[in-house]
Amino acid sequence: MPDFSVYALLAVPLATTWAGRQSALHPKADQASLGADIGWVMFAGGSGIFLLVMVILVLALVGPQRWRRHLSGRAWLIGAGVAFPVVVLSALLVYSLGLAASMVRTDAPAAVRIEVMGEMWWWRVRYLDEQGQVLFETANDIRIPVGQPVDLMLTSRNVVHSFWVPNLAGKLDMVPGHVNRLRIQAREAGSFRGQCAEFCGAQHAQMMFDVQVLAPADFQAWLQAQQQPAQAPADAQLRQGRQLFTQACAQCHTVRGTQAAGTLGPDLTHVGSRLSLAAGVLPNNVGSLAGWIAGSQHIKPGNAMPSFNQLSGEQLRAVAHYMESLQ
Ligand code: HEC
Ligand SMILES: [Cu+2]
Repeated sequence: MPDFSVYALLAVPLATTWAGRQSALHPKADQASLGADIGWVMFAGGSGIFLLVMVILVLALVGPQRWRRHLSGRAWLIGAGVAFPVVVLSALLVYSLGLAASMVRTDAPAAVRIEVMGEMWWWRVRYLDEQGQVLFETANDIRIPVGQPVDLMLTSRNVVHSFWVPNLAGKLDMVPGHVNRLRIQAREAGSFRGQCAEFCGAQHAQMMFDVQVLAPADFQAWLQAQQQPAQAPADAQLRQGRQLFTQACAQCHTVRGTQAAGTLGPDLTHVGSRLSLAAGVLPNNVGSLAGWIAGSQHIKPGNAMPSFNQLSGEQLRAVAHYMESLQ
């Protein structure tokens, strides 16, 4: 029986491209449209020239005697072999450099400023106020208002990562000790997926994130909600969950409004409101929360969170439900 699983694997990137949630061919912001335009012009130009060369090749190999003699002349050699590529490649270079320069040109000040820090292997996200002070911290979950200029201040504290949301902008490196600014102005609301685009270690391929482009009113509501401290536990199970969390998890995780103030891992104050878990690896629900807590090293080997496989079923349920309740 032949193994077809490799075809299934190949279908995954194709399917996600068709879905358009992570695709440079479906630009949803001006910055991404510039990149797509460059891509299409290069593709059309390259295809045209390829066809032309093939026609000339066929003529030179099996064409009429008259053509073959003609093509071996000096004029073709210099004209098509030297002058043509120099002119065409120079024109494409000037065109693409010009467009690339207009990507970083920013006339209007940003309406929203977000600091994104590449971690191994997740994204630390901090929303800033006008003075550059941190309003709140979250992880792997970026939300921006539609139609407004947003600045992403990209950096890293460990290795080089690369921030890439194909629908919204080109790639930009995240370099330790340096801040790269990426301007995005989304044209329509929607939910998109980003991916680390620079090899950064074992779980590089498991370093995704979600970007949701919201109507301005929805964005403001989300911004307000994220600044609130965590919800207090409403029943005995959630109280047990919070207590376990304070004992076992607080040295790495912050939950604002509780004693948990660790900074090694993601801020979990509103973890229940995120689309996905562990940098886009799992959908966010109580089952995958429990799975992650008990088996994080199985799901993402080598990441900085140990598997908590010694918890009893009851304890695991309590802490997973507590996480889910942090909306
Ligand atoms: C030694 C530090 C450490 C401890 C202890 C720890 N975590 Fe984590 N946790 C992390 C790191 C680092 C990540 C990010 C992993 C990744 O995606 O690469 C993480 C991720 C998570 C996530 C996913 C967050 C998101 O935004 O996707 C949850 C939920 C979580 N931890 C819950 C817990 C719970 C519950 C406990 C205690 C039972 C715990 N953690 C203990 C370091 C820790
Ligand atoms: Cu990375």
